[in-house]
Amino acid sequence: MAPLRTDPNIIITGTPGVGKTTHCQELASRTGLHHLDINDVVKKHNIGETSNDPADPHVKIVDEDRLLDCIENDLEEGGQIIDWHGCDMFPEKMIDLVCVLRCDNKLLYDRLKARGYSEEKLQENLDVEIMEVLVQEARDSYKEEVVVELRSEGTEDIDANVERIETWIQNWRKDNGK
Ligand code: DAT
Repeated sequence: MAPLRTDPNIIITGTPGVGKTTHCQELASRTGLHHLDINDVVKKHNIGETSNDPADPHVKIVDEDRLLDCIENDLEEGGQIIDWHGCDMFPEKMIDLVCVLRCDNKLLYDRLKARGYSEEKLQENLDVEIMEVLVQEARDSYKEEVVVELRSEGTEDIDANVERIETWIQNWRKDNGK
């Protein structure tokens, strides 16, 4: 049965620094869909813990039940571009596409270094990318045809990815009679 939502919900996930926020902002401005930054939701509703490291203000631990309560209406409405370094907490039936951004480790190192990450934190995140933790999480949580891996190394990749996702959104609308 086709979902009631008039626009799809899309997760943009991947290791920190891989380009999630950059992609989400560009996609939101091009499609009019909503950039749902989970870091912002967690901070706004005070439902998680942020690290003490000023170079890494990202949320570390989230109360997932409360988070889902906070975004349930948004997901039901549809048209959400979810920006989060994980994907397994979102209900499968609410998600139409999962994009896992990938990046060469040397580039990722430079991006995280520029953010001021400590060597330890850098290594932690590079390990996550090398071991394909987020790709595996996506594959374990969603049907094969819902998950796509996209390279995010240069600005030309952002343009190509955004264009591809935009086309996918148009097709989703047609297929779902919107
Ligand atoms: P994330 O939200 O995954 O942590 P981001 O969007 O904040 O990542 O990007 C981190 C930095 O890297 C930021 O300065 C933009 C840059 N960047 C990301 N993806 C890129 C790409 N494909 N080409 C060039 N720069 C990119």
